[in-house]
Amino acid sequence: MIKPFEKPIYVTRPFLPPLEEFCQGLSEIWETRWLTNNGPILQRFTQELCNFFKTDNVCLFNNGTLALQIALQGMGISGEVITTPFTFVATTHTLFWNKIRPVFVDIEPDYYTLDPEKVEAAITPWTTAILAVHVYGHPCKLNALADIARRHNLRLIYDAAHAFGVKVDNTSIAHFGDLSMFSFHATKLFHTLEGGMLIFQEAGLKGIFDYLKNFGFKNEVEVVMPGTNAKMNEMQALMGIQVLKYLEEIIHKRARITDVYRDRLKEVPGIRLVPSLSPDISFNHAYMPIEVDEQEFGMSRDALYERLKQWNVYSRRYFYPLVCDYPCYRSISVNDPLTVARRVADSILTLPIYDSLELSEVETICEIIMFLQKGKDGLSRSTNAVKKRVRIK
Ligand code: T4K
Repeated sequence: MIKPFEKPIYVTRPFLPPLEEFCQGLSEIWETRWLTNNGPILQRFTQELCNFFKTDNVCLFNNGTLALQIALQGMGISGEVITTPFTFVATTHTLFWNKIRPVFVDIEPDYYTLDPEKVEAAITPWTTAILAVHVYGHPCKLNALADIARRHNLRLIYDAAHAFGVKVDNTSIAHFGDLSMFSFHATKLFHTLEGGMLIFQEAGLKGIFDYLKNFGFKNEVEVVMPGTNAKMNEMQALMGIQVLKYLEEIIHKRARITDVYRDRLKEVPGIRLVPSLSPDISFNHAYMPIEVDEQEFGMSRDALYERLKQWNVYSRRYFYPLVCDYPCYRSISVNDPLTVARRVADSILTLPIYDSLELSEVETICEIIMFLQKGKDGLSRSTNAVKKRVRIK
């Protein structure tokens, strides 16, 4: 008999270093009383990341959204940018804040990243860049996008918010394209409470990004551009230094969780798993997406999402609805029918995955899904019936 979890199982939980380690680090902050504005811990963290990524072109921010917004501004991106609607809404917001028109095109069906053919078809004289997302940490079609960008003289920018720790052919994903943005939000496998990072090819951009994140100050009396405030503070940097030490362990634990999910769910009718990634990709297991086929599974994605809550399992529908369907973007005309993106957004469910999730808990989540698939709970499987039931509770 499977029992509901006693405590809620969320889609993710942040990794936290041992409290004593963090407190030790805090004592340095207490001693120096340096809290923000390019403090010593931030400088140390930046250097560690430069070593980690083997580049000096690293710039840290207080979150990923502002990092990307500043990247677009600093690179002078304007006009139209071709992008994906299957992402967290922040990707598109960064275009909006730069007065850039997003041109949404479809994704490919295996890993849900931008479909290069659709990108090429959407290029107009106003296109200046491609903003692609390594969604769930899955690398985009790197060669195809680089080829299109080169032939059409476009900047290639990656929203790599989910992709910290991913490597392709032993090269960090950060080194593809002109620039990559990583989010260090608490919900990410590597985090700094909140935070973000840019890694870029052109060394000259560093100075511009540094100005833009610090009000445009060159020195006490000179402001060289109208910057904003997007600096990472010392507490964030401290968390980053401490979490970085555990990165391998975190990814290893997530890999084992993925294995259990894949093994248990692979033959469940109506559940589609992402195909195995090519062996040259070293993955970070950032998310655990499944697609739910309503006919075959016997229950819609939304019904499963609601039903899981009754077992205290809080999966998420990342990324539903599509960004272009949010009221603030509905007025933008979309020429691509977005056939794949629409199907995926309506069937995707991301299951709990985080380093402290026990393998036995993963087994139980899978058992619950199988139990629901077989209709053994004896409840109606229609979404409306489930919604009604949840409301009554
Ligand atoms: N581009 C992409 C592709 C992104 O996915 C994101 C962010 C960005 C850009 C922007 O980067 P940032 O500016 O955020 O650095 C979350 C995150 O807030 C967001 O960072 C993330 N993507 C997005 C995919 O997910 P929510 O609204 O779903 O998070 P929330 O608060 O519902 O948290 C999910 C679960 O995590 C909770 O149910 C419990 C757990 N949780 C959460 C927090 C914040 C904890 O256990 N502890 C916590 O402190 O957006």
